[in-house]
Amino acid sequence: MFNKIFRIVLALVVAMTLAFASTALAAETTFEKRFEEMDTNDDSYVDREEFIANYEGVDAEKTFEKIDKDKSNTLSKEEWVEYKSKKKDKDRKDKSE
Ligand SMILES: [Ca+2]
Ligand SMILES: [Ca+2]
Repeated sequence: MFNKIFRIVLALVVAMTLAFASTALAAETTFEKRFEEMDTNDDSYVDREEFIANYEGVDAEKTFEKIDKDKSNTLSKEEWVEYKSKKKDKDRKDKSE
């Protein structure tokens, strides 16, 4: 009897952990997919022109500068995913901005 309950609880914990992990992973995959959409010439970098042509927010130019941390004039997938992940956290914490 106890064993059965224990197994059910264990299964639930595992299921919840998996669900949480896949949500986080799904978010990251969405960012990566978006990056690939913006990279129209498929060179694995989003340059300024590609970004401005595809970015949906306001102030694409300013945003590009902000994301391009190493000032290479191209956005790597890492720079983009980092920016998007941080932005998501920030949006959650601070809705006023
Ligand atoms: Ca490109
Ligand atoms: Ca860069």
